[in-house]
Amino acid sequence: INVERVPNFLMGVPFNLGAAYTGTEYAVDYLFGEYPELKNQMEVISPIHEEEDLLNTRTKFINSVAATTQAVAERVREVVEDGYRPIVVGGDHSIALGSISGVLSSKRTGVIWIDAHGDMNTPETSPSGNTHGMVLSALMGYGDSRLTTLNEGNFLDPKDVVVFGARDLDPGELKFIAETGVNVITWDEVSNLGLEAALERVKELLKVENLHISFDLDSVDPEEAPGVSVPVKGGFKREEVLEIFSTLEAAYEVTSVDIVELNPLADREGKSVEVVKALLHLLEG
Ligand code: 4U7
Ligand code: MN
Ligand code: MN
Ligand code: MN
Repeated sequence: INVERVPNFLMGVPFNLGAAYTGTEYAVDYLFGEYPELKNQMEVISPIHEEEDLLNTRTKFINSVAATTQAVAERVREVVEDGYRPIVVGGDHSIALGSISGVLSSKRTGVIWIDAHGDMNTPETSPSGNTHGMVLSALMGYGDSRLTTLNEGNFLDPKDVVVFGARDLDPGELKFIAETGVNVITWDEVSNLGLEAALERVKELLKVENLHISFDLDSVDPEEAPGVSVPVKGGFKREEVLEIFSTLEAAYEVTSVDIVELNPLADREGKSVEVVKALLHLLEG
């Protein structure tokens, strides 16, 4: 715990086109409104809007997603090379394609994907055509080439990934999991094992030094954090989320983090933004 860690570098990405729902594009302004001191501490990466084929319902807004995540990847790579730990706050989960690609260009990293969903659809299996549900598969090299070429071949090894807390996996994702062997600990499994034992299991599965935490706020119970675009019944309690983060910080070099899917339009009583604040505070150490 008294080991020196590199300083955090906070980045905000006010993006929503990976989701085709409105709301997450206001996440960064919302955060600044609630916590004005963050304004001087967070760099904002502006989304890039490209021309789109609006009849393409398999991969909605993919040109903008590819361009924006590319910009995120480049900035994250620089930030890592300059000796900082990127903490990327968004914005829909497509931005993780940028953050993780950026990290992978300079080092091997494990990924824990904390999410109600699997985000392992492909354009063929996606029920929605929304690319925020295709990010993790794209990082492993599967899906539309406009997304997979971002990694320049530095694909994530399924063995280096744990999906943690999923409670809404689509049929195509279950098939993908069976075929690739990506590690999944569902929310039901966490509930049965108990959180502590489930986190022990993560440590057994992920034999890596560096860890990227990709945290989707919809992993939290919507009763405790309703401010997300795709809520699913059940999920972690706020205290459990903090326990997950502190356990991971103690067990790994957590060298990069995403905190995504904050949707101000659904955030009744400001509960989700408080979770973000608590996590940023915890990561400050
Ligand atoms: B998120 C979904 F079908 N699986 O692909 C899909 F349920 O980043 C949801 O985890 C994806 O919020 C949610 O559209 C993406 C759907
Ligand atoms: Mn997600
Ligand atoms: Mn999700
Ligand atoms: Mn689903």
